[in-house]
Amino acid sequence: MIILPHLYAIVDAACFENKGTFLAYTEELMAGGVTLLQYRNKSDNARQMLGQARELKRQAGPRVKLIMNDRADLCIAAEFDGVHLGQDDLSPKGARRVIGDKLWLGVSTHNPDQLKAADATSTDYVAIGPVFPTTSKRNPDPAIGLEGVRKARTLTRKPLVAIGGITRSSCRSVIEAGADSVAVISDLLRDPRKSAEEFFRVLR
Ligand code: TZP
Ligand code: MG
Repeated sequence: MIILPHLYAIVDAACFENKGTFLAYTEELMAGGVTLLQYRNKSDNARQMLGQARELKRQAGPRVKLIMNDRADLCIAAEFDGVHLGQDDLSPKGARRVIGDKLWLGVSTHNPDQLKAADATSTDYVAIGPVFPTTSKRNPDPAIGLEGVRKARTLTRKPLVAIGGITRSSCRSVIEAGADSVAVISDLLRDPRKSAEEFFRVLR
């Protein structure tokens, strides 16, 4: 069983104007103690994604786990540590054919049925959300609230990641509801080093 840090930082390429601002941001996150980082890019093509992902890989020290969103092929090409699948991406079985048994595999779920289905696969962790309303995702499913996190906790023994609208103010309640880790985009964007440090302080 893998062990997740309390904070799972997601870096969405759409939030950055260029390579420089992107890499400055990820550097600050790592300086703030981030050890699990997902690269998310819904707008660039595969070649651009791989280029950016390889820069990130070059930057990250050996203590940082890098997770590729959506794309098992790019996870391998960029020598990342795992891939995170949505409901419309490859199935966990299909992704395992690409990444093998050793790399980390995570799956996003949005309701109890999806969670139960993911629990029955070889995925290393399951994500649930959005917990709270979010502006970082297009067409998000309905927010499940802390009640949804509590329910999810009863349905799987796999490490549980909660995502969606989680902030430094709300993260503690999310962990107390049963999540092992909180995945965050927005509430890290301003002053990433300090924000990450604050997440870890609150969740210690
Ligand atoms: N999946 C469910 S909510 C979400 C994703 C990718 C976005 C999370 O971003 P934020 O800004 O922390 O709400
Ligand atoms: Mg996806």
